[in-house]
Formats: sequence, C-alpha cells, structure tokens
Amino acid sequence: MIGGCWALITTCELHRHNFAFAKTVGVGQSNAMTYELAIGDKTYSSWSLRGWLLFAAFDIPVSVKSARMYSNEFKTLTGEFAPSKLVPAARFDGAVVWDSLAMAEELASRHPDATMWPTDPTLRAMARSITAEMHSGFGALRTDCTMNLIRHYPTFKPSDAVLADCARIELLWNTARAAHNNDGPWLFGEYSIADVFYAPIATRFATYGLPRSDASEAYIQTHLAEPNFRRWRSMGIAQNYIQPGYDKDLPEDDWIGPTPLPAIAVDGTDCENDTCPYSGGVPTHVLEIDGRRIGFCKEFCRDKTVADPEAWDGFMKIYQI
Ligand SMILES: N[C@@H](CCC(=O)N[C@@H](CS)C(=O)NCC(=O)O)C(=O)O
Repeated sequence: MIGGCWALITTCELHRHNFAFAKTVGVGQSNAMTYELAIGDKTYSSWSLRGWLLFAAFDIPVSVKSARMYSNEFKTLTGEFAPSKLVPAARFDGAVVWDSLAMAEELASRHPDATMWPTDPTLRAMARSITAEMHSGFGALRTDCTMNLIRHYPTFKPSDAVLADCARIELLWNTARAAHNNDGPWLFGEYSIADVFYAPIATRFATYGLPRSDASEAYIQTHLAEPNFRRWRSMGIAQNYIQPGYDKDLPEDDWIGPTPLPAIAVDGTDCENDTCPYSGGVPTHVLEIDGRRIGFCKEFCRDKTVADPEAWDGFMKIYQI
C-alpha cells in the first residue's frame, strides 16, 4: 500500500487553471515501467476512483493528471490520451490504455507479484465475472445514484430498478464471501481488482442509504475505512468544488465512514513544525488540532489533512509525537 507519499494538486492550481498535475511515488516496487493516469473529479467520478485505486491499492507508481469534468480542460486532458475521450485514461510505457477494465487486466499482466486477482483459479474466475458484471451492469443504480462522496441522503427512495440492482449486488457479494469462507474482509479475502470495482458501489450504498445486509454493511464500512479511499475522499473534499447536477434536494446526514479527527484550517503561519510533513517545504498554511498548530507548504495539503487527518501518514507522524 502507498504510504502517504503523494505530491498533490494545489487549490491554487485548481482555481487558476481548473486543471492540475500530481505525481505519486510508489514505495514497494522497482521497475522500469512508466505510467500516466488521467482522472476527473475525485468526489464524483466513480470510474476515476477505480482507475486510481488500481495503482494506489497495489503500490504501482503512477503520474496523475486531473481536470474537472465537463470543462474545457477536461477535453484538453482527454485529448492527450486520444483516442480515449473519457476518464480514466492511461499511458503505459507510451501506449494509451483506456477503459478501467482494460487498465486492470493490463496492470495485472504486467505486475504478477502484485496479485491483483485472487491466485486460486476458482476464485479468480469468479472475481473476473463479478468485476465484468459491475463494469457492464447496474445501470439503474449508476444513473439514479451517482457517486457523491460528500453527501449522505438517508431518506432517498430507491426505484424498483435500483432495488433490483441492490439485490443482485447483495447476491454477488454473498457468493464471493461464501467462496472463500469469509477468510478476510474483502470480496475474495485479500483485496483484489474486484474490490476496486465495487469501491464506488459501496459508497453509493453509503450516500443513498440503500438497503443491505449486516455482512454487506461490514464490507461497505471496510471500503470507507480503507486508507487509500480515505485519502482520495479527503482530496476531493479539499478540492472544495460542487459539480452541478450531482446533489439531490433531500435532507442530509453525516457521512457514515470513520469520523475525522477534529481539525480546522486557521489563519497565519505560526506552527510547531519547521517543515511541511509532505514536501519538506516551508509551512505557509496551518491547521489547528487539540490546541496545536501544524503547518503545510500548500493550501491544498493543509485542506486535505483537515478533511481527514488520520488518512495522512506524514501528518500523523508529527501529530503523534
Ligand atoms: N467504461 C468506462 C467508463 C468511463 C466513463 O464513463 N467515465 C466518465 C467519468 S465517471 C467520464 O469520463 N465522463 C465524462 C463525460 O461523459 O464527458 C471505463 O470503465 O473506464
């Protein structure tokens, strides 16, 4: 797993260009392959989340470019990955790979040591099937319940078609769990590509309060507490952007994932640390937590940490001193 070593999109970059570049350096693998990944809004783009998790959750280094969906910058970004016109899109050693499932299969072939699919042939066949069914299915759920990682609508009333999708997902999740005798919290025990593809499905159950069994609730909570997902969600919160058309006019409740430590953004540059926990640069933006002031070299780095302090190892090293 990646250990909090992302250099991230800055809010000023987002405001100025509505377009941003970010790089990550994986910590567990050394190889000569170079990967670039194009993604959209962290809060709303479910396929982008899948594309990103394929790298982050399996510790595969990648250089990430992002742009707001439906903007001119988005067209420019996807244009760099022609013939792809959607995100995620990627370049693997110069070759454009578009579509999340193609990226998953290509990465699994290139990185056998990352065990992205279950090693057991029976489980692997089932994992491929369950992943493919997600990739091509659940149209009602995807249309009516778009991914929205900053909302929880407890009174949302699902249509019959959405309920049918939920029942099918429940069956698939139960079938996967039964196949490995519940040996681990993920669909096939260990985290696999199947979990990548169902991560945004899990968040839809959370956002729209969709019906589920206790076992599925535990699986959803496992996703919401997963460190890479928490980092992704907190970066989306720090982007501080509402994509038109994604919110519903319904009462809201708190997010059902882990409750963040109570940090707030504050004015001034006084802080207890001399260097930013992520870049080593001079702190210019400060948060307050438990009466302590901790500084960061960029507004975005401060804000993503405020959104979910525990998601960020570099911050927690300072906080826990
Ligand atoms: N089947 C594709 C789906 C890609 C897709 O629909 N991406 C959406 C983002 S969630 C997109 O790029 N939308 C932009 C648009 O429609 O203009 C995959 O698996 O990657």
